[in-house]
Amino acid sequence: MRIIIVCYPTFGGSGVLATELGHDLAKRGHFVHFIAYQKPVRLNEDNRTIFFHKVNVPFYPLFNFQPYELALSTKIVDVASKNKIDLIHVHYAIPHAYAAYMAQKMLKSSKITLPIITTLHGTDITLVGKHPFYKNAVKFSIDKSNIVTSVSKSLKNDTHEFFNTNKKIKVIPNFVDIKKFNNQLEMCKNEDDIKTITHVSNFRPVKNIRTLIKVYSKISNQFNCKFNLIGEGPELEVAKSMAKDLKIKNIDFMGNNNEVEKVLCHSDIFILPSKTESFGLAALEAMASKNAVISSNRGGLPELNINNKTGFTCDYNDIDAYVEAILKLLTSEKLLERFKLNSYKQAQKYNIENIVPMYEAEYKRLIS
Ligand code: GMT
Repeated sequence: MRIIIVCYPTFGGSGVLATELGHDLAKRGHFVHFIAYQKPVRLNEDNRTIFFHKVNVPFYPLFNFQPYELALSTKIVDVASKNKIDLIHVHYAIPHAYAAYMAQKMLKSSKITLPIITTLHGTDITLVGKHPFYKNAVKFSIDKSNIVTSVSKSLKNDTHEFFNTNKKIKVIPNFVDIKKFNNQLEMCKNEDDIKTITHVSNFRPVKNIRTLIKVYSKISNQFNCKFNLIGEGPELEVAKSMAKDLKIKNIDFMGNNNEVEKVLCHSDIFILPSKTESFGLAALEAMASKNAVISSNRGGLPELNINNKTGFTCDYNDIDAYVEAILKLLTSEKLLERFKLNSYKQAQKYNIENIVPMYEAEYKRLIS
């Protein structure tokens, strides 16, 4: 098949997932055309099976906001008509599903059919999408997509509830390439004995970074361990200054990193105290790296992180509960090892080999 993938190119999970999906589809014999405003961070284009098309948005001083959707739908029309595209798969509804619908209509007038599959990822529904300023347009583009998938049951339910729609939504969870994490684990030399706790995110308020730092502070007063924080975003500077004020020892703000597996393989516990989280791809990557997970119990997190098995789930703002859960693991080598192994087994269920065929099946349905 010839497939267009539209995604965000940044370090966010939806862009990472879309990129890894495209790579795997190409291995399976498909031709994949990525469209984004810059090259996705993990994309390896080869110009044989994987192509990248940049959306250019020219600056015009009259506009306070440059019309990205217009440029995107124009690019979709252009790529679809020149490459005999079979279908378009958009990741993150805003504004991708909307732009795809416009492109579909434009192509129809040239007698080209372009079915749309939209994958809902999280805040496109739970935060931004349901905002009154966007809601009608998001609902419209979900309803008009030919197939809609969501990355968790929780996100599917939220979509039905927030948008009052009975659109059929297929749950296709996120995935990891277990092989990649295994290879890394094999190469990973344990440099020191100190236990390590890791957090990976885009440091947006929804990630509850201030709570995370308070938890680290309490832990660091009671246990000698190391904290790694990967990622960048609006809460990063606040987090750094809190860590300084609270005199937290052994804390490393590592910035963005394209190879998180190289850090995660040294880590024992992953923490994700999000206010809302549709899935938690970062947690899944940590589980594939044999990390126990301490997370909030919001959104799709309990579907992935099984309480008292792969880790613990806590109320998102309950600092004492997080601290207690982490200390339980840090002070019992046996429990920590059991949870780490359970995590790894859980991650295997989300192996790329099991999940990508689910998307392929939807594609076949779409073009049949
Ligand atoms: O909205 C975001 O936080 C960004 C979005 C993204 O583009 O990465 O993250 C969402 O999609 C990921 C991939 O499906 C999920 O793993 C994240 O849980 C989800 N984020 C939230 O729900 C907050």
